[in-house]
Amino acid sequence: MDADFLPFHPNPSKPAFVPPAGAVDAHCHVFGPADTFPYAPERKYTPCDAPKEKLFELRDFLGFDRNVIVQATCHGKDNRALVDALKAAGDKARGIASVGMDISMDELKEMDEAGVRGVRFNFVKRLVDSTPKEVFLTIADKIAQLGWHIVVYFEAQDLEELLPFLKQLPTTIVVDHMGRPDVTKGVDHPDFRRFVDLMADNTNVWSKVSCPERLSVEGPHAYSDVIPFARTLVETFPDRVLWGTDWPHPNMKSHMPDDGKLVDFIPHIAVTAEAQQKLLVDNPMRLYWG
Ligand code: 0GY
Repeated sequence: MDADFLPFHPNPSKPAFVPPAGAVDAHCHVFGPADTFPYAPERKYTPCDAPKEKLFELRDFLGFDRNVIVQATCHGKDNRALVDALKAAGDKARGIASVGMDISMDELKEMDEAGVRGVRFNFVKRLVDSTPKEVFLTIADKIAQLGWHIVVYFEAQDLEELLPFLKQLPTTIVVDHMGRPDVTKGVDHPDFRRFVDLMADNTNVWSKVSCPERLSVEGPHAYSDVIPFARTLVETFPDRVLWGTDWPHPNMKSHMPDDGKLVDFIPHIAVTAEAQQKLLVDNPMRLYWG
């Protein structure tokens, strides 16, 4: 792994918050192990191995029932570690893959059998080289035929430029980590209002209200500067929000979050039992197991 890569927390605390029965961690990854599933040559970072067994152990420890495993950029378009984890999890996991425009319908159908339900389009410049929009549109047309959806990852300052492209996508769109707002600017800043407007105007757009540890400038474990952003989305769009740990938290530099503390963040952003049930069970079950 890279010298500055922080490994995942070795012994997270048991959360005080008990998730509702059937809860889904809708954003997490598996990395390697590299001797079985090598990292992609084009990767921008080399992580520590974070194998499926560790993920499933964490799922059970935190009180969750299911995972949505998202292909991370360190594995490029080689989805073997993802598919291996999905097959091992049985019905307890679904996946989001990364594919190229030359992927065949047969290959997509094989991934569908394993539990893949979408693809990820990544626009974060430190993670990937840029991909022409036409390539993404070709992939979108193919995966739409299977009823899959598209997960997009971008930074808040890039949303304005991406808007016309997002409006062309023919499927449900799930935005990672609330579109990565700069939380020092506040919820009323035009950047976050643009994201709220995107969701208000386009009922096919969902958001993961995840990654307070990445967005917070306040520092480890309280993450209270992120609460207003996540609460705004949970309260305005209760049926289109998802939550995930982001385990094993690649590229965290400031600190490594305690996954138990991340679970304890949930009742601060979804304050009623009804909102928690939608966020953790009803919404992910409808999108990934429906
Ligand atoms: C995340 C965030 C990051 C990394 C990736 O695919 C990835 O490599 O998603 C990041 O560095 O912000 O969602 O895991």
